Amino acid sequence: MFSFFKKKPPAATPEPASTTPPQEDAAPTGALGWLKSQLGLAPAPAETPETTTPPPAAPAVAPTPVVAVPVAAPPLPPPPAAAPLVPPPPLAPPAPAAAPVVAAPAPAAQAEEGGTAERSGWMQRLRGGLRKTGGSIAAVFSDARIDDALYDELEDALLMADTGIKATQHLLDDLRRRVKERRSTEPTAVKALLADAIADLLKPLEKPLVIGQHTPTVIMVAGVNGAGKTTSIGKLTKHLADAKATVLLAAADTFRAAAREQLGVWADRNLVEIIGQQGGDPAAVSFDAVTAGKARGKDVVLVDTAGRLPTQLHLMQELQKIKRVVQKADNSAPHEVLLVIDGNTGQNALAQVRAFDDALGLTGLIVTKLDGTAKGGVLAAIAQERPIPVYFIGVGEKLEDLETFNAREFAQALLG
Ligand SMILES: Nc1nc2c(ncn2[C@@H]2O[C@H](COP(=O)(O)OP(=O)(O)OP(=O)(O)O)[C@@H](O)[C@H]2O)c(=O)[nH]1
Ligand SMILES: [Mg+2]
Repeated sequence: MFSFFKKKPPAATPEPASTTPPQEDAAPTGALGWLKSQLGLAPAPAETPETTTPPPAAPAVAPTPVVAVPVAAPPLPPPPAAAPLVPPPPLAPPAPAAAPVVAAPAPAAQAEEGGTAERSGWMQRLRGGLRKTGGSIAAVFSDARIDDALYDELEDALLMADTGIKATQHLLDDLRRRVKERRSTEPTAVKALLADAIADLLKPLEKPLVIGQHTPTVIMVAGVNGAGKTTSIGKLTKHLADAKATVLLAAADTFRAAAREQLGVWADRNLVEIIGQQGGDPAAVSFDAVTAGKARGKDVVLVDTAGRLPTQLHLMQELQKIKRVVQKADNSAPHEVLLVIDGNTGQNALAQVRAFDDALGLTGLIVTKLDGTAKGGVLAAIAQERPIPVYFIGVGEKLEDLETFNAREFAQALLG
């Protein structure tokens, strides 16, 4: 279901790069020096941050209808085995250039039946990552009787899987209702009903990332240290570039040289441009990237930010500043604010979602490292308490290990 809707804007001349980053009034000291000095120099051109490649010629501006551009294998229908990135037929009929882009829901997953080799391989890794949870839930259904003891055991297993009290209670109530309705008595049938209940709970999280409604689509990526932000951006860049979307990377993690280099490796690998400024102000770098993205007609600008804990208030304020300054470069941006969460974080992931959402207004999540020792239930807790779409899940460090989230598949993987 990995669908992007990509739409070029109607014939419009890209705006030239702004030469003067805006005044940022919220934090007028220290790291803001770059912005302030540029204001002082106006109308002289702003200092150009380093880029790895020169700006290309002006982009084509012919209006193009909405086109679905998948960047990974959709669960149904099975994609060609060797070409997971080949666009399937558009999910929506071509729309007039001015029509709003609407994201269609993903098709129902039936990964178990007739999936491609890649898809089932990917499911295996997800299932392998969640095997502890799968094992303990499967053990509950090894009993022949459906009684209160089974529900008690199931409650324990769900809580152990990081599902949280509210989501666990919801699932148990929902399961009891389904069992009653169907008059199920077989443990396997009840387990299947639990899969249905989990899939229904997770369904609101299943939403494709949409690009093409804005040029560029500006995607800001945040999260705690080491969650997998840069790696996920790298994988996503590759997918986008393969799908012929033009991408510009913003190395807004300016504290560590290694962070800029790490993103630079992905930029080189994918032959995309990167804007960075060692030791510079992350908001200024982001501003420059969005301005350059507009001037160069890029489809997507991905802003990589430094890791931070939600308790580090000054660093959370810095993120808010990046968001505000990006908005000054393009008043409709950022179009997406993504939080990357490490799937092994357990219930703390929910706390991170709440804190980053309160600070930034999240539009989507990427859940990484579901190939390790993750329990996975936290997605149910997120769905119950802060249902923010999960655009992608990561099940490894390799390129192909980033996939779209599918509620049904995830529910099946969770139950082993
Ligand atoms: N197993 C596994 N490892 C992952 C996954 N995603 C990222 N990693 C690894 O996690 C580590 C941290 O990833 P980064 O992308 O550098 O994380 P980050 O959030 O950018 O880190 P900071 O910028 O330092 O905050 C790296 O070793 C990645 O290879 C995943 O889905 N599975
Ligand atoms: Mg990083």
